[in-house]
Amino acid sequence: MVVLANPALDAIPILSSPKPCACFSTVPVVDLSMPGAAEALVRACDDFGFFKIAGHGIPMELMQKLEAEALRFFHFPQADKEKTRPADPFGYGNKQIGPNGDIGWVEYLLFAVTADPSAYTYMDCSFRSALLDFMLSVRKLAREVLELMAEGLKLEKREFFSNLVLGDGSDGIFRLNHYPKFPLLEKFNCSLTGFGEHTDPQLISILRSNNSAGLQISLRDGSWVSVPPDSESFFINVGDTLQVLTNGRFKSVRHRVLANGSKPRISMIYFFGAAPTEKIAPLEELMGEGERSKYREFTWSEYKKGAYKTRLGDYR
Ligand code: GA4
Repeated sequence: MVVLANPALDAIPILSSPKPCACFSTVPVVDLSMPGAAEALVRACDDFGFFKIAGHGIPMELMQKLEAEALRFFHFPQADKEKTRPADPFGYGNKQIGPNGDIGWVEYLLFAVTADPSAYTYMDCSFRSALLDFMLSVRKLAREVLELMAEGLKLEKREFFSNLVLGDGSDGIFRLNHYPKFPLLEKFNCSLTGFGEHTDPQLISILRSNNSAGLQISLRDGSWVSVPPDSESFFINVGDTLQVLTNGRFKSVRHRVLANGSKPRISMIYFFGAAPTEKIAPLEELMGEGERSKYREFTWSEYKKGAYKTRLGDYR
């Protein structure tokens, strides 16, 4: 069993298990290989800020390879994991999330996405190769999704979103989360907070997990629903940046992870952020006649700096 290091376990909030009826069995599924994908994608962003991608063409072996490498790393003795670069913010972290006192039943690796060949050299060769292959495929997927989204929104420039977060100097972050097994929890029919509720500051996030439950999203009425895991698909979250660009039409989805301890959960998430100097403001093309901007303009660097000063669950 993996044992996570300090701070004390009793500081992690315990949540009661969600009722069985609170399962989000109707997660919108967008099949990229089907006609009408652009419209389906926009509808899902309007309704939930969240959807699942099927027909993405990314081979399962690629996902399984990174999952196996991640598990291999997370099963190293705690002292060895601690020797990896500490998460400030990039590197190995456990229980502590971000710099402002948030904690959860999770350990993770955070990477800044970079083209620098000497990056990630603190991880071994097979880990690095699995990581780079996976990230490359997810970037291609992001391009496809973002161009379909622009098409569905009838933006003049189909590449607007993809250029924003896939261009030179864009600020991508990649995260591997491990929610370890905790057999005792099951007996008490309760869950620990794995990753507390929050929204992602970036444009979109693309997530893949193993077949272990835990992810929940908040619906427009504020209720929480559990997302059935699906290791073959990718899940997409609308982030704060996309909420601003659409002047609040798409809502950045609040989500969290509950750890019920029955089975380890591994998730891999790519966060797509703009280049630091990029200006973020509602797109005029998307505003109706007489519609006023709900947000003042800021650069991605200003927003990110502000977001990183907040607690996880704060409204930003
Ligand atoms: C949420 C999305 C990404 O996981 C992340 C997180 C970051 C962190 O873990 O350091 C933050 C969180 C995230 C938003 C508010 C701040 C910063 C923890 C936190 C309390 C890597 C990101 O970019 O923002």
